[in-house]
Formats: sequence, structure tokens, C-alpha cells
Amino acid sequence: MFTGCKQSSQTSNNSALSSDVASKVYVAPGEYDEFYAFVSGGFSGQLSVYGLPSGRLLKVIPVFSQDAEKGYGYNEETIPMLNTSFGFIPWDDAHHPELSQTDGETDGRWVFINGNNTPRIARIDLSTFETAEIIEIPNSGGNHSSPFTTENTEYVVAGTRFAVPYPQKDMSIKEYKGNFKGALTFIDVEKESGHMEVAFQVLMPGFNYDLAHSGKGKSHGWTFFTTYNTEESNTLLEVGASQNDKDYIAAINWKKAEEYIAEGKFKTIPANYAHNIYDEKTHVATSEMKKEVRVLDPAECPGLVYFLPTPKSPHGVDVDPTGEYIVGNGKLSADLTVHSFTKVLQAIENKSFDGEAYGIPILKMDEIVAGIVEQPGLGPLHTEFDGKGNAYTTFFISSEVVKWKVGTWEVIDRIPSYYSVGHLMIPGGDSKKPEGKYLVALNKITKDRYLPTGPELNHSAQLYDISGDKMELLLDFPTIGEPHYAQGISAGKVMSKSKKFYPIDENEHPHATKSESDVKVVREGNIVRIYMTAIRSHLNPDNIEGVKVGDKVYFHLTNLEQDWDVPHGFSVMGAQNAELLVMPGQTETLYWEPKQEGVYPFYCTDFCSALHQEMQGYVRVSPA
Ligand code: CUK
Ligand code: CUA
Repeated sequence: MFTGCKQSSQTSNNSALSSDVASKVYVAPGEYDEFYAFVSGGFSGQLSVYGLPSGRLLKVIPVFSQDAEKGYGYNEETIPMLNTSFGFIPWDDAHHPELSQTDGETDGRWVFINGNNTPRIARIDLSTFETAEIIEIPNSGGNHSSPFTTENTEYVVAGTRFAVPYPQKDMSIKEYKGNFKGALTFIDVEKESGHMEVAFQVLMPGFNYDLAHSGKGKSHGWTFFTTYNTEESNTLLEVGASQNDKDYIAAINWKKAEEYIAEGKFKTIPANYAHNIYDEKTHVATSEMKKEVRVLDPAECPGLVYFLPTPKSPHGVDVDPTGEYIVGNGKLSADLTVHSFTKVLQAIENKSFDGEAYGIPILKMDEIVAGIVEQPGLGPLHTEFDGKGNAYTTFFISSEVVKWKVGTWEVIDRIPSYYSVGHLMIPGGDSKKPEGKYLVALNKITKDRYLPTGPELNHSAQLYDISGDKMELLLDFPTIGEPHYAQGISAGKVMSKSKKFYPIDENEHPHATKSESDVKVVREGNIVRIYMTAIRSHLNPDNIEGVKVGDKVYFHLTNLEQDWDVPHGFSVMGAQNAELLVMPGQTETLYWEPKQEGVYPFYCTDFCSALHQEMQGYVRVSPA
């Protein structure tokens, strides 16, 4: 009644969907895709990896989630990754993946992603495609404008969406105005290890900080954050936050911040936050609680922060590849306002201010605007660039992608997205060197694009060819969770670094068993440690006796394989957690509390060879 005709009418709308288009997304069996796309899983807390142009799902990386498939957040090695100052929190709302950069270009080392709800940033190592580190953001709420990077990954940033008491304390919500604060956090990223540290926070007025992007080229050294609710209203019901005709883009001079830090012009305030690292050698995560943070107050640090007035609740803020143009996507506006970084610097030099807010100078809008893209669509959210002088902006309300020319501000093409596009992604499209061949629209609503799957439909992405003058729709593909934002990179930059296995002689796990002759069962009080190995096609030991009801049993399984793509899995009947999925050369631990006497089977859960089914055994549980 609905599918057939709806589908056929759309197909005819997209008359470009010819066999020519099909060949553009066809990646023959056995061939590799040209790009990796890292797509956020939104409220699934995961990050999924797709190949482009095929849209094939290659991997789901658990980040802020427990994942039974990989044992992440279930095995003893990774449970500490999900530790926070609020305890073990195995869920978050992941919005923005961001690739690390060198000289403003994506470098394929890491991808960062933010967790909004219990403010966190994760770093995923692209040699293993595993979550390597998670740091909590103190005195923050709704870590939304995050984790956008600077040109050499000096910092990733974390801007609080919600203003909160700073530091957190019990107080009346009605006293929000003037008392709640917004923290913009700069996380230092160590060049070699990639480890993150909270370098400093900038204490901002109690606005809502929505998104961010750092400068590049001539604007290197600055980071821009959009704001809304500059009224500082404690409720957004009815009038709420959209009274002001203009909100601000906050421009932070982080090089200046470094000077102030070096001069000791910071305060140290109490803060509680977790820093979790998955050690590369032991493959065991440890969690450390941090106690304080350094804070810079803009009122006491002249030159640190300026406000750039921008119409109608700017949502995304995007900097073009030259670093000159700062695009404010005013989500309630019909126009796009583009600021000139050169003009911003001039206005600052001339001290041409339009007053100040909490000691932060406000620039005059007419002095800093480079141009306005007039009436391109309704509800602009995000802009990316193709490196050929064009910009592409998403329009949520009019559900389309609009291409316009940087510098002349003319609209040159538009194409519908199905439906309600939020972010868009061009590989490298927020860096200095976009690889402007494809564009992916990340759509909030799927409706009738796929076979119905009950009330809930997977969200959807759409791939467009942007190599010509006109954008061309090539492909729809469903995504996991909400595809909030994505990053893309040409495959070669990542493939060359990809690890195939872990050398067994470098395994420093405290409970590793590096040879089958070392397997054993060790009892320490009511703790039983089973040192077990897996290699095609047996688990060793495979007959275990001496375990009692109520014991705390740790299966420490080492995979002795030294070959690509031969993980072994493990679980035991009645296991309370999940399974293990152990990579070649690695050790993982399953914790088990047997509750009843009996003989319990265990087996390898990952199909690993013709004799996979033979990888099995028993553990006998006797009365306490
Ligand atoms: S935000 Cu949702 S469409 Cu969380 Cu990046 Cu703009
Ligand atoms: Cu090892 Cu299946």
C-alpha cells in the first residue's frame, strides 16, 4: 500500500540513479574501498567504520558502551575504561569523531570522540581500531563542542553545553544567571603516546556552548566556539533562549592562554575526574582519579577571549581550509554569516569594541563580516569544504545540502537529503587539505528509504559525488545508532599503520601464559586463577577441577596465535559477564562466580578453524 509507490516515485525523482551511478559505488568482491569513514553511533556510544564509496560496514568500535561481541566493558582488562567520577558508566551519547592532524592534515593516527552525557573524550588508536584512552571532563555538563582538534593535535577541545555551578555544588537553579559558568577545556595530546591531559580550562559566562572548530593557517592558535542562550536563562520553556537577535562565537586565543599559564596567571580549583588508559604493553586498562584543574579567567587575562556577534543561535562554526573564513551557521536564520579572521584581528588591534560581557570584549559585527550567503535554505547547521574553493552547508529544516562559493558567497548548487540532515562529512573537509571527492550527509530521519523494520528504523547516511560541478546522489546506507557526525580519510593513510597481531614475546600482561607448558590453576584463598591458552584447535587446560561454589574465578586466556585474523573467543556456561574475544598474542580475563555445583562446559566462541568446535572443555564446581 505504501512502499511500492513511494519507492518508485523517489527513484524517478532521483533519475540520476542509473547504472552509471551504481558503478561509482561498486567495489568489486575482494577489492578495497577508497576511504575509511568513521561514523559516530550517537546514543549507541559506539563508533562505526564504513568503507566508501561502497557504504559497507567494516567494524563497530565500542567506546562508551559495553559490547558483548568484543567483551569490551565486560572483560577485566577494559572495565576500567568506563570508570568515571560517578562510578562505572557503560553508556554515553557520542557525537563527534575527529581525526588527529599533522600540519592541518588528517594523519591516520587516532580518532577522538566525545561523550556528551557524562562528559568524556575517548581516543581510538587507528593501528588497532580500539579505544585506547578515555578522559573525563571536570566541571562540565553535556560535552557537546568536542573533541575538535588544533592543527597539530596540540589540543582537542571540550566545551560545556550546559552552564553549571563551577565548581559543582548545591544551589538554586533560579540563581543560574551570573552564577552558573561554562568551562571550555583544552586537552593536551602528547605527540608520541597520544595521552591526553587537561591542560587548562577557560572560565566562561553561563551561556550554552554548542560547537567548535580550531583555526588553521593564519588563524592557527585560535579556537572558535558557538554559543546560544546568551540570555543566561535557566529555563528554555517558552521565550527561553532565543530572545537575542544575536549570540556569539567565542574566539579563544589558546597561544595566549599558554603564555598566561606559563606566567602562572591561573587558579587551581578542585575537580574530580577519571583518566583511563589502556596500556599498550600489558593490554590492561587502569583508571586514575584526578583532583584539580587549572583555570584561566578571561576577565583577568586580556586578549584571551573575544566575542564575535553572529545572528540567530549559531550552531556549527566551521573554518575554511585557508583559516581566513569562519562560518557561523545560525540555525534560526535564513542567511549564513561568514566572518573574516583578518578583520577580527584588525578590530582587536583597533580596540573597536561594542562593549563587553563579563570582561570579554564584544567585536562589532559589521566590522568583522566577510560576507553573507543570502537565503541559501532553512536551518543551516554545519559546513565543510572541498579544497577547491567551495563550501557545503546542511539545512535541517529544508532538508538539503547547499554548495556555495567561498569569497563570492553565491549559491551554486543544491540537492535534497532524505531526510533532515544534521552534519555532513567530506573526507578531510574540516582540515587544511580536504579530499573533496565525496560528501556524506548524516540524516536524522530515514522514513521510507528502506524496508520497514517496525517503529524504529536505522538512521541513514547518503553518499554524494562532489567531484563535478553538480552534486550527485550515489547511495543510501543505514547506520548504527545516530550517525551524528563522521570523519573520512583516504584508506592508505590508515592501512599502512594497521596492526595484524601482537607479538607474544612482547605481551606484558601480568597474567599472560606465553607457552602451553605454563598453563596452570592457582588458588589464593577463594580466588582461583586459571592460566589458559588458546591455539588452533584447543583450549588448555580443558579439564579443570578444584573450583568451589562461591569462588571468585578468573579465566586468564592467552591467545598464542601469531597470525592475522585469528582471534579466539571464550565463555563458560552461566558466565555473568559476556565472552572474551582475544586477539593473537593478547591476554584477556573473564571473571566468573559459580553459584551452583556441577560440571560446566566452556568453549571458544569465535569460529577459528575447521576444528573450532573442538575448542572446548569442562570446569567442575564442587560444594563450598
Ligand atoms: S550537533 Cu547534532 S546536528 Cu551534536 Cu554536532 Cu549539529
Ligand atoms: Cu578458537 Cu574457535
